[in-house]
Amino acid sequence: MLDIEILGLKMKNPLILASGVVDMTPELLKRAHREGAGAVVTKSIGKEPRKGYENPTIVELPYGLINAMGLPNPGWEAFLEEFKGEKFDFPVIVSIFGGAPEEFAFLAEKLQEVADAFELNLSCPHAKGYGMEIGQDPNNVYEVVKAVKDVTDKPIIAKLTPNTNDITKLGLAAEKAGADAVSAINTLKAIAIDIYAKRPILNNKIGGYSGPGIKPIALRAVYDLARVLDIPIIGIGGITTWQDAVEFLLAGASALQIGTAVYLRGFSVFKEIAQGIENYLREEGFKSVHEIVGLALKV
Ligand code: RRO
Repeated sequence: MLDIEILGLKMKNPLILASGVVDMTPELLKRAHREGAGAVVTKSIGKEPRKGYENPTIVELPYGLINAMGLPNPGWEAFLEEFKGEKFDFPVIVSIFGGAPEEFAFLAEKLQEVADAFELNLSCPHAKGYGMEIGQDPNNVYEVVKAVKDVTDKPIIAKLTPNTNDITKLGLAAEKAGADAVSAINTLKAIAIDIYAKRPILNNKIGGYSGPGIKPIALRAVYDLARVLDIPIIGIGGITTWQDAVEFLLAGASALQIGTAVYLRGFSVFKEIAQGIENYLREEGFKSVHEIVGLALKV
């Protein structure tokens, strides 16, 4: 009842482990799947190894987290080395980031043997020269997607930033360039201040806000994108309960990513949310997830 096929990939349910959350090793990804995820996204991988920022890199707030991890990753060569001998019986989506279209294309070419699909991180909210700075401009989104499409046949998901006044322009640019799907949203640019130290809490000062506090914003982004795009949308942003998940499906998301809820509550959220969606479908008289995707757009 919950199984779906998206981008030619078969998943036991529509729930995907989001990039950047307990996903640094093949073992953790396998555990996420064993404990309920239908698919997984790796941490964003770049050309060079990066340690990330010094602590503190995460602030916990009542309605979510602000993070500025600083794109910590082992670099493409070490990542490839670690993943190429592994067998996965579920889709592994490899997240990549770069400072220019050629860098994204380079990474896609090098990593395609270990990727069932790529997620292009066009939306890290704070790293200078990467992510959001690129992904806020529809022309850049177009150029990056196009460059990657030119070097690989693997499905491409463009991960969009909410730090823009019109996310549909970014989605349309991605679609025009040949993206197979978009994911929305990455984190929302934010800050927290320590009132006694009288300085920003995060070492990087600015970070990205995730979790329940951004859910209505993410939901609106998905809803807006679904009205203008023909390619599938993967909804992400504060999904914590099965009711949140159903809202995103009704708003037009074909699959969902979960990050902060996993960070805060563990992998068990996957089974909990999957069970809730299944009960809802049954009670409402539906036979598959697919049947409810975008129903809220039809009114
Ligand atoms: O590593 C990070 O600090 C980070 C990334 Br790459 C991203 O895309 N989104 C985010 O909130 N943090």
